[in-house]
Amino acid sequence: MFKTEICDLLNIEAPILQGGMAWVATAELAAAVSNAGGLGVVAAGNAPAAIVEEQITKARELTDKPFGVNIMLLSPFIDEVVEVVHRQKVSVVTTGAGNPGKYMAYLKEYGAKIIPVVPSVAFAKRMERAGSDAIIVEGTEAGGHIGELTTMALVPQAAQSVSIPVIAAGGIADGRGFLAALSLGAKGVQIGTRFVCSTECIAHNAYKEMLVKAGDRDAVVTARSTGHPVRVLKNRFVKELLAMEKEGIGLEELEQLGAGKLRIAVQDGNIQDGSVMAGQIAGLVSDIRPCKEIISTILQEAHQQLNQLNMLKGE
Ligand code: TUI
Repeated sequence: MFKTEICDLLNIEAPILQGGMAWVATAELAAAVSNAGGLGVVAAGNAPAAIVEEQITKARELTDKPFGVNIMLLSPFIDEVVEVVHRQKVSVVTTGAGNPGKYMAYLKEYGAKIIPVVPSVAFAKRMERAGSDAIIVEGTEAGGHIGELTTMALVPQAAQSVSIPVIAAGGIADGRGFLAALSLGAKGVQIGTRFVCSTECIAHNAYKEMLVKAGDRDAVVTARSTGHPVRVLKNRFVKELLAMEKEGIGLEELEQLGAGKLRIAVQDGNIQDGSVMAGQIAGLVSDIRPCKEIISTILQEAHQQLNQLNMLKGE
């Protein structure tokens, strides 16, 4: 059930990809998602190439299944990271926060499947022309660095504008969201926030608990004025930041204030002074469970939901 062309393309059981979340998406999380039948993804984030290589090696120790690496295009180490991914011949590469165009031919040399994350139809088309194997279209519901369109509006427009498979991201955490994404024309989903609250995720327990406690309006957007808006859970740091933004603080100063804040939240559990990136669906996440259970529950719920909808047909 729910086998799609994404399963064949990536050689996976369920068309569920894990988001490439900086600091959070380590080898442990990626391997757990891949072992559960989805596609785990190691996030390069802003890490130096040697760390990324270590994580790839570790993921290979923890799983025999395919996994991917997410390269974050704003990284100061981007060229070296791409070189490592090439040397290690990682089978799937997802990209975020920019245009991967200049790396596509190089990564295709060894047969990488390239799946850029994009925030618009125009970008989706450009990435199709550049030779992408699929695209992840990410709605503004997502956590971290975001675009402007909602998943509901973006997915069907992208799906009818490109012929490569579309994967929906942003605001998906259960079987209803998964099935809705397929209804909108997606052939798979990328899920971030729900996987943060997994037992295998190495994020500090305080980070996970903050997500579990979050309500529907707790994930807010900061740094809009920089042109790089970021969705995070509201805390002391975010309230101060938003107040300063209102007063017209400079871009450089704002970026300085954000530097290192994700790490202290994820690793040290400093959830008041750090940046607790999360999507709007955080309000739906109410427990911390193994990745295997998260994935099997999503598929089961989707199946049930499909039956429910079928029963409505006679009414
Ligand atoms: O990349 C993400 N999410 C991220 S990256 C990240 S690290 C970061 N932290 C602070 C500021 C900036 C980055 C945290 N979360 N998601 C995928 C995604 N990509 N969402 C939106 C985009 C995107 C945006 C603009 C992709 C391409 C793009 O193109 C700009 C251009 O024309 O080059």
